[in-house]
Formats: sequence, C-alpha cells, structure tokens
Amino acid sequence: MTGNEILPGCPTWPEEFAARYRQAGYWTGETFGEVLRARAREHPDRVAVTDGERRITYGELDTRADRLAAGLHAMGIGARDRVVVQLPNVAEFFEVCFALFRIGALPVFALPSHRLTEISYFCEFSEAAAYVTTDVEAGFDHRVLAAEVRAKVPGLRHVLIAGDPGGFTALSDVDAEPADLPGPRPGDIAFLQLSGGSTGVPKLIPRTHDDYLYSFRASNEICGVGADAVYLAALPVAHNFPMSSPGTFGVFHAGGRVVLARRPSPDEVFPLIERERVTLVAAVPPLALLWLDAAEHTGHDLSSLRVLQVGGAKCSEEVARRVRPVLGATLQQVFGMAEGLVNYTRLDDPEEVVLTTQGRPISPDDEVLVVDDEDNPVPQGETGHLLTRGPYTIRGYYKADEHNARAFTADGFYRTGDVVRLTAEGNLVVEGRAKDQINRGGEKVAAEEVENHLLAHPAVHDAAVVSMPDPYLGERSCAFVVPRGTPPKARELIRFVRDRGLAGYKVPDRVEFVERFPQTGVGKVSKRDLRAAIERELVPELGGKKGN
Ligand code: OOB
Repeated sequence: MTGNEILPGCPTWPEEFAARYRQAGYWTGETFGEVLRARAREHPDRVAVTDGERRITYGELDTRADRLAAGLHAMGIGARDRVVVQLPNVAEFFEVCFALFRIGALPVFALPSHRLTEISYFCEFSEAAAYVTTDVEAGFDHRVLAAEVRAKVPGLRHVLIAGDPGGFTALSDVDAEPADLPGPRPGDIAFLQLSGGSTGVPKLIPRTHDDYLYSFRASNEICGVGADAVYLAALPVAHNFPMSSPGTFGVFHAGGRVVLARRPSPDEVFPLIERERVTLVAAVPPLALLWLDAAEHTGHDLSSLRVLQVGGAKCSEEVARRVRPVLGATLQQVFGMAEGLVNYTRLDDPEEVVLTTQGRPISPDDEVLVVDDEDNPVPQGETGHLLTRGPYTIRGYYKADEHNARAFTADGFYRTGDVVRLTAEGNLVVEGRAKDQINRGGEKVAAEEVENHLLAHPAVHDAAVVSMPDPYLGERSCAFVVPRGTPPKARELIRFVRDRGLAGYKVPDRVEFVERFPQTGVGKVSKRDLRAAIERELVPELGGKKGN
C-alpha cells in the first residue's frame, strides 16, 4: 500500500458519485492542514482560540501543529495510524487534531465522559498507536483511567497527557523541529467520529478531508459565519455538532475566533459571551432551556449574540419561542448526525419554519427519502423513515461489514433511524425514532450496549432499556429487568453498571423489575409497550413490582 491510500475497512463513495461531487465544486481537494496553513499565512496574528486567559493566534496554532506533528512522527506515529483523543474543551484539542491531520494520522474522537469500557474498546478496535488525554477533568483523574487502559490494551504504544503527566509523557514535551511530512490526500480519511449507536458496541465513522470540509464550508454560508464570527464552544468539542455545524472547524475555515468554555453552565458561559463578544453558540435543548431561564435575570450583557443554534435532540416549540424575546438572538434549529447529513433552518426563514421544523439539508445534492417499512416512499407530508445519501454522508462504518449491510441500502442510502415528515416547503420535522436508542438531552445511548452490561450481573435474567419522558432532558433511560431469583436492589444494579467503567450518561436512570416482558406479535420484546408502561407507571400490570 502506498502512503496515502484510504484506510482499509472504510467503505467510500463510488467513483461516479465522487466525480459528481468534485464537478459540482463540493469537494475542493483541500485538507484540514492546508486550511490552517492558509489562514495562518493570511493573518498570523489574529486570535484563533481563546482558552481562559490563553489567546492563541493562527500563526501560533499553525507552528505548534507543525512542531507537535514532527514530535509525534519522531515517536513513530505515521500516516493512517489511529490515535484516540479524549480531551475537554482546551486549546490542546486543536493542536493535537491539526498535528495529526498534518501527519495523516487519524484522531478517534472520544468524549470526556467516556470511561474504561469505551476508551479501551476504541483503542483496541481501532488498533490505536496512542491515547491522548488530560490530567484531571471535572474531578476525574484521567491518568488513572489511562493506566487501566494501558494495562488492558497491550498494543497501545503511547499515552500523552495534556497538563500534569504523572508517570506518562507530557503532551507539551512532544515537540520537534518541523519536518517536511508528506501529508494526506483530500480523499483520505481524516478522522474517525463516534456514532450515537443503536448496537452493542459504538460504531466508528470515517470522514474524509473532502467531505467534511465541504460540510462546514457550506455550513458557514448558511450560518453567516465569516472572519468576524466569535464562536463559543460550550458543548464537548469532539462532538460533530460543535465541530462542524459550522462549529470550531467552520470558524477556523472562515478565519474567525473560537472561545472555549470548560463547562456549559450559565455562570461560565454568560461572562464569556460578554467578555469575548460572542456572536454564535450551539446548545442541546436542555442547555438552551437552562440558558434561557438564567438569561431572564442575568446582569451580563449578552447583546453580541446573533444566533443560538439548538440541535442534537428535538427542540420543543415552547423553548424555541423564548429564544428571540429572551436573548434577542435568532434561533437556528440543527438536525444533524455524525454520519453526515445536517439540516438547518435558515436565518431568514419565516418564524413558523424556525419554530416548528428542523430545517433542510445543507446541499442541493443531499438526497433525502422518507419511506415506509418496505423502503417505499410515503406520500409527501406523511411520516416515514429518513434515508439519506450525499456528498458528506458516509457510505459505511469503519470495519463493520455486517452492520453496514443493515444500516445502508444496496444503493448507498444511510438508514438514519429517524422518523420524519417533510413539509410542503421541503423542511424536515422529526417525529420520532425507529432506532433502539435513547436520546438523553442530545447524548445518545444505545439500548443494546447497556442491556449487555446489565446481563453481566448474575441476578439479571433479561434486560430491556427504553426511554422515559423527562421534562428537562426530553428523555431519560429506564432499564426493565427480569431478575434471576430474588431481584437485587435497583441501586446495586445501577452501581454495578457504573463500576463496569461506562460513561455516566449511559447508566440507567431508573430500574424496574418485572416477571416477564410484553411481546410483539412475532414474539420479540415489545419496547413500545415497555415505554408506554413506564409512561403510565403501570408496571404492576406487567406482573412486576417497583424497583428502588
Ligand atoms: C448530532 O449527531 P449525533 O450523531 O450525536 O446524533 C444524531 C441523531 C439523529 O439521527 C437524531 O436522532 C438526533 O440525533 N437529532 C435530532 C436533532 N438533531 C439530532 N433529533 C431531533 N431534532 C434535532 N434537531 O446530534 C448532531 C450532529 C451535527 C449537528 C447537530 C446534531
């Protein structure tokens, strides 16, 4: 294999589609590393990232990326090597990303809340050469986690720590004279992003320089992002929404400024909006609600804010209606997915569209189908499954042939698992979900993954995890459990799952014990009935008793 071939295990676009996307000017043949270089040449002294008291210019970010790239390369990290990156909202995140992009190595983006189960899986599955993380974040010592990961994954060659390294290598010590590295090609995989998932293990999403660059360049246009944009990253920067819709990468492309918030709470975010004159910020619905409530009696000047983006989960009309009066900003609904397709309401859309729909795709070449259970298109305006294909939607997950055969149609449409309706004007309204997932305020929980952890408990005979309505998060998770013999305490089961080293948001919010599960006509567990049961709190009718 030559230095620049696409990563094995990554399905890609058929050549006829690739040619069309290039022809249409979507895929421009640039790489992320080149984008940063171009901005640094144009305006080296302009601030790219504000992180607390640190201000990092485009020139500095570019130089640091080069030096870090050279240092990583000297450690033996090369093109197509995978590196699991788990960093909070700190400037080092971008230094590491751009250094890896320059080498052609691939970040595998983990979230700060991921724990041993997830991190060791990402390292093992992606055969990662290195794991980059932080010292202590939100009271959790990631170096302890790193030691556990290292013990569990012998193939992991390096652990790098941003901050106090303990016994590991400090990221800041990885530094060498810039070398002339060959760099990736635009069609190469740039990184592996995480899927929200609906299966037992999270899937990895291969995104290319060409396709991803298009998604945030086009997003910039839709979201009015130019060199004057000041983007506040309050959501975890490794997530696709704050990364590319248009997010931090879009803002770098435009030569604007990224302001990092370590935590999304109003007492951290509002002073930053005021001090940095933030123009654009993205939130998941519960966070938007928290900000709206706090903004009603804040002393902070939030008048610089032009646009509040809300996405990741459905924004209720009630929340949507408050944005303009309370913040004086334009609401933009964002319905996207790490697999690709992103929909936006446009900034000049009529109010009703902004308040009641999740917008429309970025690209004229985003193909969107709304189909019934047999993949036949439903009449316009009716509800059905959303399938999509286009210039920045993947054609398959990384090393997942079997799953890909189910998650994509034979002609390459991605089955989003979302149930939607298309309005007469062509906007999408998300009506529900067919995938076995809980959307916990924007954080996605794959039911099967959690069920597998519950099943590992000796007193659990069977487990089914479903969503239950929650006034704040929209949904929380409820685990229905058929016990083997005497049921354990719900608390004990919850602790058991947590102790298996799982991200906190995946730990069931509630446990209900039942004697048996309701079944569908074909004898499968009827999750619809379980959802209805928890909603009505009619658990006793299923022959069980309350947990806790
Ligand atoms: C974003 O990406 P993911 O990969 O964490 O989750 C994608 C899923 C969608 O398939 C849908 O089920 C849900 O999250 N979702 C929404 C939504 N935005 C995402 N459901 C209802 N209304 C919305 N506005 O969540 C993501 C990626 C890029 C931009 C924005 C969000």
